[in-house]
Amino acid sequence: MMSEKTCRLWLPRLGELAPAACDTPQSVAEYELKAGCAALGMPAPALVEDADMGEAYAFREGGAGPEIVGGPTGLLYGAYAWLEAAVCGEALPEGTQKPFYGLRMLNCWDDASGDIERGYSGRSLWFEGGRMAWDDGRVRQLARALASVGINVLCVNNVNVRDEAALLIEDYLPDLARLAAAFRPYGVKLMVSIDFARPVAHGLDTADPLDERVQRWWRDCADAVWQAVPDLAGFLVKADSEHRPGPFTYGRSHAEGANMLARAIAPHGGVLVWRAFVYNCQQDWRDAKTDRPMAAYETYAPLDGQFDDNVILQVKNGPFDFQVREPVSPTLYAMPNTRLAMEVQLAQEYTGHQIDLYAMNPMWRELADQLPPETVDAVAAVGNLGRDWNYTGHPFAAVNLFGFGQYAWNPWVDPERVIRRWVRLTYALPGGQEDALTAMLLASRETYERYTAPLGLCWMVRPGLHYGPSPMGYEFDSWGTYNRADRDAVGIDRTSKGTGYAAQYPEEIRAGFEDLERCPERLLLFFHRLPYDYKMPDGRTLIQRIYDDHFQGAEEVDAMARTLEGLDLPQPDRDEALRRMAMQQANAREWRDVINTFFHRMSGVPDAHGRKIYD
Ligand code: GCV
Repeated sequence: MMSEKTCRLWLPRLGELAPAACDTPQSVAEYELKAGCAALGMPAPALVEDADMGEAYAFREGGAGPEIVGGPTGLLYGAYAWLEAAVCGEALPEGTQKPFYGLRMLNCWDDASGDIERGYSGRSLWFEGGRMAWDDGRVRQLARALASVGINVLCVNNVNVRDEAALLIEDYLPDLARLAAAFRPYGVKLMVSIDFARPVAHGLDTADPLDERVQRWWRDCADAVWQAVPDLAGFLVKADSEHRPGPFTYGRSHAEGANMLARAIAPHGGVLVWRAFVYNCQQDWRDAKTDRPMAAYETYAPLDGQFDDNVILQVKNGPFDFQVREPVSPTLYAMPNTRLAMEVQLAQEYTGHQIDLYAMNPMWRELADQLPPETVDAVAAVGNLGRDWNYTGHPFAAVNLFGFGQYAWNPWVDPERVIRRWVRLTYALPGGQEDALTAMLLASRETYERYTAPLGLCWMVRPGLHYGPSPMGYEFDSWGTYNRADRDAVGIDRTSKGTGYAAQYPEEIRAGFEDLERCPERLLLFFHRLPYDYKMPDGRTLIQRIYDDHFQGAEEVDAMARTLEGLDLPQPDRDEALRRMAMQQANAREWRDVINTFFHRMSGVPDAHGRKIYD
């Protein structure tokens, strides 16, 4: 199962992987420091444990030289931070370092069959044919990568728990316990997704959360699960969403459903992560009153304050579904008395399938600027991992796994700094080349945005696949995903004169979105329906702006390809990156031509610069 190609993630320059005999965070920390410092030709600092510090650590000068002081996992994080600073040539930070978020979770959408829903890096690392099996070395290599950026919870299976034969969690308990043991020395706890209707599969005639037999069933289930994996982080639940079962079937609220499960796992210290991805996926496209982005707020905001303390409501960063550009979800502003997690997606479902470059830290930094990071208690990312030799399909997609950890540790971290760190840790490129790769990744999101759906319009992707353009693909479908382009105008009015979506935001934010002058340009068509001759602030018409962006985006990808060609990347990364870049160039051209042709046909307006638009 182990690939012959060298996977570098960002770690090999820190030294070799610790042997399996290192089975505590402290022993891994000691090994890593010794090996890493030897590789770098520098003396290793001493490790001083202070159990009260938990995940925190600090660097200090001791009597006999430099020391890292920290809690058990803090020492491990401190060791990685020390090595990272040494490789990157950065000064060691002063004072106590601790993560901003206590829960920094990765959600893997792995099915028991071994498929990964929205996975673009090969098959599951731990499921195959309905059973759990894995390559120990690869799993430890991954655990190390997660620890080195402070990710501390890994949910191992898909939130769509649809594999009837396979996801009886009790069948998996011995395997789950072994997998937990592989991750434990790296400070990573496992979590599992569960099926709300599971009791029915076990012979009960209901999964009603208020039924005592159901409550007892879940308590017994939790007892068995935690006996096998005493430090399991908790359960993750997708309920009443995209055909998953949930409390609505029994006329119960999501607070009643979540609290029932939370009470079953509370004695074991587990958290119940409840996803807030609820909307009507069987909408009639003729119904212009129902506006999908409003659904989560409508369901959850009235429940604020009703969830138990060990429930975390996990809300996607935007109100739709990981589109290229969305406003922050209004639900995140609306629940001050509920523990919230913000969910982002590393798997590039709508952002290029790990073929096209799309580095995400700039987006997360924007999120931190829009929503005070303390509004949420935790962050979760849908993983981009798989069994490919490099774990992430595109070798550069690892920047998002690395970057997520750094963002979860410090949501204000500078995106440029994160990307440069990843480049420097992963590849020893000469100065100019390091700058070029850093700049290319830093700009990759905006480039992708230019050649795909314009100005906050969503869902112009090929249905189902979600790669490549299809401006009308979701237009007459049931998913609530419309742009309503016609010959005169495009977009949906989500102001108080339209669907009223904007009113879900706090007043100041609402007013900004509703005001055409103040609405962020990149979200213009998310909030407003505008005619093609609408004058943009720089004097161009809306239609001209759409054309210009698409020509520019495709040209930027060609420039990226030239830059990439000139980089002395090691093999096999170089060939893989070039191969994928050729695919990105083709994709960008396709988007440019389809989108420009679509709007040209709709509007009849020619390009002011006479460039090629197909009829
Ligand atoms: C796991 C989108 C994706 C689904 C995913 C769902 C979710 O709809 O296309 O594949 O299912 O989001 O986040 O639950």
